[in-house]
Amino acid sequence: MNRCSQWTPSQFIMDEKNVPIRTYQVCNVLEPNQNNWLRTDWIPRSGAQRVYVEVKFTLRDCNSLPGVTGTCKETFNLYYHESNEDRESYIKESSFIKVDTVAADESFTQVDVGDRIMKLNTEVRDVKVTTRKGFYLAFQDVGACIALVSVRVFYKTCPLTIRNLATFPDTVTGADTSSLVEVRGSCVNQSEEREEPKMYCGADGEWLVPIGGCLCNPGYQEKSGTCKACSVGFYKAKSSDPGCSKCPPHSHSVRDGATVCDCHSGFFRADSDPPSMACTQPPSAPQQLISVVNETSVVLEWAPPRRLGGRSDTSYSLECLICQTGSSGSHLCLPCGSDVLFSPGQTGLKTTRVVVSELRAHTHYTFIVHAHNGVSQASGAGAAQSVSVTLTTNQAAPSPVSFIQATDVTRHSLSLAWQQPDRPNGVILEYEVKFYEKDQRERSYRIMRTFSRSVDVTGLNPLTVYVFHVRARTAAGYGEFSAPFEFSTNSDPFPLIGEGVNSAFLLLSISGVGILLLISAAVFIISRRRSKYSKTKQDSEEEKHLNPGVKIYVDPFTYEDPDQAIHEFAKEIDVSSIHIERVIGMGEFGEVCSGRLRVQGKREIYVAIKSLKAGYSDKQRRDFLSEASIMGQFDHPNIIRLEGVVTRCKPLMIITEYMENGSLDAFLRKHDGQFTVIQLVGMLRGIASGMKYLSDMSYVHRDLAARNILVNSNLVCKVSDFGLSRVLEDDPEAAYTTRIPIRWTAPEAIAYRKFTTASDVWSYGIVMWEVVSYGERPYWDMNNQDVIKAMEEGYRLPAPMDCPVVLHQLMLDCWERERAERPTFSQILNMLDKLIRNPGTLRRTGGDRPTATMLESGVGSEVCVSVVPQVCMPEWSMCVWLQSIGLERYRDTLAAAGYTSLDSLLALTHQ
Ligand code: ACK
Repeated sequence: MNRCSQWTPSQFIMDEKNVPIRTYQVCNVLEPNQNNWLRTDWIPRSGAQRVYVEVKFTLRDCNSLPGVTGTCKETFNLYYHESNEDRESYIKESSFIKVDTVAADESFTQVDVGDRIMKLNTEVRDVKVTTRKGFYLAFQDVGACIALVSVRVFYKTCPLTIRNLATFPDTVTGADTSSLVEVRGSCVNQSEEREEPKMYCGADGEWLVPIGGCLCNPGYQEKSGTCKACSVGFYKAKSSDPGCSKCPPHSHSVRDGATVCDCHSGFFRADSDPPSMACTQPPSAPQQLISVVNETSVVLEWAPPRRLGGRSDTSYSLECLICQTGSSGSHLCLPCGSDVLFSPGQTGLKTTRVVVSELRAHTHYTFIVHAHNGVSQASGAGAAQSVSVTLTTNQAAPSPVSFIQATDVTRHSLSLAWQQPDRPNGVILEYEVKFYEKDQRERSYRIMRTFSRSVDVTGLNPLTVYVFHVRARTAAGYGEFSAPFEFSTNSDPFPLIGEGVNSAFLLLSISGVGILLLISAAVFIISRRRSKYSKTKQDSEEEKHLNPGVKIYVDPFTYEDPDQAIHEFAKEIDVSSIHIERVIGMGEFGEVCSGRLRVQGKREIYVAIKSLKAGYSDKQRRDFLSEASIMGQFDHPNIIRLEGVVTRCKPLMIITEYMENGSLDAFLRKHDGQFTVIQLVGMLRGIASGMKYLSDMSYVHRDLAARNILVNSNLVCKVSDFGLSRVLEDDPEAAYTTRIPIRWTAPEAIAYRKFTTASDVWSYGIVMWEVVSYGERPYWDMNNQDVIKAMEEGYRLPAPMDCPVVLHQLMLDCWERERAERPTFSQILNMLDKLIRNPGTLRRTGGDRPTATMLESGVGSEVCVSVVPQVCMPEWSMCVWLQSIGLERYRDTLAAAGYTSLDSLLALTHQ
């Protein structure tokens, strides 16, 4: 240190532990107007943006100094000066900026320096240093008796760490106490990004809000923050798999880091088999194939293979061969034609029974049944997995003629022609034609026989519709008649050119399409009715089962006329009884003023007056007044009270009770660190009590946040802001999606507008955090997208500084992902009451201290900064409690009414 003016280096003296130390001292307490400066050497900043200065010193109590007048001081001043110059010999006093005036916690009175054991004071101050390469510190004495024992200067970093398999480097904290430094992590070796890894370095050297992360590559698994190769006999196929797995049966891996295990010889894996599946084999042959011939059909049946190869995807296919014995006795087999029918199919069969029909009569066939599974192809398996049968079909009559054509139609005749049946099943010996007048049905018909595939039909009546059927005969007998074909004779003696039309078929087709359309329309209408019905049912099922004894909030928008709602729930106030005094802020619809209200027969009270600015639309008027219609339904000490409304003259006004301390967030920021924990819990209790009342009335607030809580002069907190505009955003298509207060809102309400009392409980947890951190912004300066992502990944706000563990646990309970798991407001209220009754439970705080990096040390040894708990409640009495919430003036009144203990006070009702 540089020595200036009256500061002198001392001889060795003893510290608390009796260790000899040297100090810089000054003690000009008898002379007035002291101004003694002691300056450090230049201290390099080394990238730090905020440095901490820990000063250890002793200070002499002025009263203990004999003969000292008013000149003696008990403080000194700490200054800094930023500079790029590491050897400034002279710096003007005015170049230094004051950090703080430092006072001692303990001063000493003893005079006997010889044996004295000093009591050291340790004070820490932090300074933002961002403009130069380094800085100087200076200590200004203004007339105290001080010995500076050590000065330690350090800055904080978030230490190198690995989170979610991403490495985050040692990071210097930001310049401001609330700034977060966003750091991108890099994936550790043998890992890949799952989602961009990110974390924030907080001002106190702690990492916050890990988002995203990496996954070990295939063949590697996580072990203590690194990716290690799977060992022999193990594998990992996908990076998203949780870890290495043992090779499945009949497979092995011979090297570290396998992504898949190879099959043992004779075992196979199908392309679609997952790597986790055992290697398998093709099936053995089907068993016990039997055939039953019925004329030109065959039923084939078999039993499944003896060995399925470890799989369950056995299927069968059929091969059909027509076999002929040549003149030389040789056997020639050819594939059956495509006209053979297989039911249910020829390939990909899952059943063990097939009916083969449309075979040729009296023909030799060979059927081969193959068994397959997923690895048949990979294994190259062939005939080994099949079984065959050879058979001969029976004699069979020909199949029906499928098409008849009429030509040369005259008044009395026509010519018919047809095709040979698809399956003649032998040599056709003859065709038989049967026909009759359509009107006669089959009561009388005529038969004609022919060897050819045509016939001239004569002797018909003119302009008459005839029905014709044709059938064929072989040695096995007649086949079935064809379907009916209708043709009409005409009025002309000469044939008309044209083909016959199966008119019945046409008629059926047209009417069929019509009927189909009718049916579809009916089905559509019925299904619409059904879905509407089920929706109504669902709606009614979702309706609350309301308890008849409990007062329920009425949505003012259920009134057709909004003025009816407002006059049902709010009192009209004569504008002449309102005296506006000053503007206190801006609301959503216009100015908010404070003033006085004098209603006849009542004493004058302070009120807040919200007014609706001129030029409003109908909708704005309705939304503005809806808040009063809602507020007017409530009557609770922790809900802002509506005094009345002015609707009969302009501007429209809403008059509420006046809350002297304004909104809670601003109030807490203004009084940072000034309340005891019990006072904070008292505020939270009030809010919980108001919210319990609202939830009992089935009212969901949707925007519970410290900014919407008002505080009066007695520190009583009241829930406010019942604006309806946000409630109208239920429609997921609404344009207002951006108006959801993301940081305060439960995930299900953000994702799909599920606003319930449970989502209000989530917001209450955030309010708890705001209160305990004295109005800090939840999730600091993170953006909304990151907040949503972090929530999804399970991140929750950490405990604020000095937050009792029980309170943080209660916050975490409010932030349960499953809304059914969150506590109710009634449970929260009980919990807070218990804490207030047993303040000892509030003493335990998280207490992890941040890491500190030394920059340059002065003299003496290092001492860690200790944090003194804000409340120490050795005893808990009614008197202490009233004192802590600033209501001690009511002590006597309460005592006179018989309320002498906290328990009796807790039993006190609103009435
Ligand atoms: O934080 P504040 O002072 O508290 O600023 C806002 C402003 O009006 C706009 O809402 C204040 N305010 C609203 N209602 C009341 C009230 N009943 N009593 C006192 N201040 C109020 C609020």
